[in-house]
Amino acid sequence: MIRRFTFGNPIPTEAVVLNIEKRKAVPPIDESIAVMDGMAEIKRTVNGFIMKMRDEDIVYGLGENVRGINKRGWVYESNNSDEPKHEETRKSLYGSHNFIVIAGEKPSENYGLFIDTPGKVRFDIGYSKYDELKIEVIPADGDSEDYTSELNLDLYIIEEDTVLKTVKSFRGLVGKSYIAPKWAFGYGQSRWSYMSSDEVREVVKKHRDNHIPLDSLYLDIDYMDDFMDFTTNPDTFADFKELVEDMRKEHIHLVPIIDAGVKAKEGYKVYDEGVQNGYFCKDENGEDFLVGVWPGKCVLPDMLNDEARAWFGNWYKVLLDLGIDGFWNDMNEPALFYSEKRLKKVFDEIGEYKNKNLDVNTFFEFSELAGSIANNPEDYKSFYHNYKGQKIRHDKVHNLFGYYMTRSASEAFKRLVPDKNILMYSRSSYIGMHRYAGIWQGDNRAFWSHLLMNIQMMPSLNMCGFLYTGADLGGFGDDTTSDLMIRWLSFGIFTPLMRNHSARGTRRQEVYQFDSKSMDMMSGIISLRYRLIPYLYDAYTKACEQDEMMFRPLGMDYPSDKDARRVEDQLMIGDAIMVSPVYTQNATGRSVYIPENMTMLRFKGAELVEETSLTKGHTFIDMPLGEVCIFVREGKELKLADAGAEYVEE
Ligand code: MIG
Repeated sequence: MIRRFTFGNPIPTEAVVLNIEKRKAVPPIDESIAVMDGMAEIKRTVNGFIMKMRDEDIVYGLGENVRGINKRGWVYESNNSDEPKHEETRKSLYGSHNFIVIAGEKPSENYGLFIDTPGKVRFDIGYSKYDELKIEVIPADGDSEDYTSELNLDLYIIEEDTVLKTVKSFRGLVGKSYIAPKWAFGYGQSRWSYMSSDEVREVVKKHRDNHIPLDSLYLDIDYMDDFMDFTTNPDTFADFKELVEDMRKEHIHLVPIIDAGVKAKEGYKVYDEGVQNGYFCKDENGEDFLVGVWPGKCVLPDMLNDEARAWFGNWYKVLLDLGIDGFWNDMNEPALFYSEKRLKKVFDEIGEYKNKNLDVNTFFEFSELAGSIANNPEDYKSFYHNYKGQKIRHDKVHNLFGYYMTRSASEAFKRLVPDKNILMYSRSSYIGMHRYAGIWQGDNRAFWSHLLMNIQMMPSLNMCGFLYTGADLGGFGDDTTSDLMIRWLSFGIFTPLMRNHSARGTRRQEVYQFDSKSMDMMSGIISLRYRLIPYLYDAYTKACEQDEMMFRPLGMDYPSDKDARRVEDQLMIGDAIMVSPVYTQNATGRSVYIPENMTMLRFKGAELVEETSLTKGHTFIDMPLGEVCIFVREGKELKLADAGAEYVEE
């Protein structure tokens, strides 16, 4: 059952596809909105909702966020941000996924909430008060005219017999997930940045020479001419078209990045056309709002304007025509290194400190000034969209930008190449975007804790419809190590997006860059991925088509099992298997909870070396580096492809 309460006049997000009838009256402040079956009641507050949690309740959800599968004990904010420090204390990452399920001890005691609004929402899940869940719409800083006591949002309350059914019902509300092509389940190699087509050829050759399976090679910003979208570098990638063709013969898909910021440069066609037609976001005076991102001075296409969106999407044709069939959209929170206005202001203010003797206070003021330039909240209040015929200030619809950019591409693919299934994933997102593309999990680091974060984020993203997803394997920032890479790959072989990506300046982490013993282990594990693809792709497409989760916490599959409910580091994948990845350095095994009698398959690289029956209960299992254990449910089968594939057969 889904109930919908509409408060005020919400800005439409297009997250939802079902038209659920609104409740006629919404309750006033302090009154009850709903009393849940055997559970707490939800009450309305001045700026949101409040409910009690019992000790046993688990709170699942919130998609892309830090911390565990059970979200209790922390406060999260939906505010899409370009934040490369995924520390435990982060409140927001790149996406806003305002869906949670509160699950009591009895399977029937659960309910889901979806807060549909494109602005900031705060979820205080027992952070201020242990047993209280408080949802607040956050007022924009220093802004009195909006976001006051007026609530403008749609609240959906979803109740079914079990958590899984509640999730399924929610997914029915927001529509079917995007299905990626099968080749996108092959292994992908990426790095910021491969600097020339020669380097691209070289990286591919090293994989092929060493028999490391590979299906895609990623092009980061340096394939472009001066970081201008929809161009290719005339010197370093002069043979772009030929490169794409040659790679295709090698069964390699090249996947270029597209950034949200368009270089403000006369003579650059994307810029000129956008200016002519008024397709860029404007400042309060109606001038194009200038920001700084990779290409230097840039403008932002108004992705929320239907016409501008269709126009921007058409530009992908340039690369489609060159034979490209996959893209990743970056910097679309949108990330702002600076705005022209803010930069000028900061320069002026910094000038005031010149020749002054800085004391302890002025020194910190001075040094904070430069640090305040990037992604400044004031900048997000300084430009406007033309959304459904209305002028809307950006901060009010901030969390939709990445969604609408990616939608522009996806809608264009349907017009331009209706018979092709193009790979598309984005960094920023909002629920609704899952119908158009997947996401990758952004700039993690070569930390063991970030491997655990990757594991824990999979089910919460799946709840929100993001099924094609994965993290940068090995870690994006900082220098990785061979053991971390091996363990990360050992989990990454299960995630739909399996991509090794790293930042410029860090240790090179292509598999062949490691010593031969490590390389062999990594290569063997990647080969195992290819043996798993039939099972994984089946499980994935089924989950997409049936509005289900491919990755589930044990507590969802075994809701009456107290021990299963507690597990935070094992996952059910599809209907047949469970995994229990190792995510601690130098561990040679780990404790595993077996929630029902299972068969353990042990692989050494791609080779099955052991089959053991395990009975329900807690056990310790040896898992040395280079070995992967997969647990198969009773009565189920894990279909394996033959070993030896080096790319996905199409
Ligand atoms: O400011 O394009 O998350 O994957 O390699 C950094 C360079 C911009 C951020 C992406 C990352 C990508 C990087 N980008």
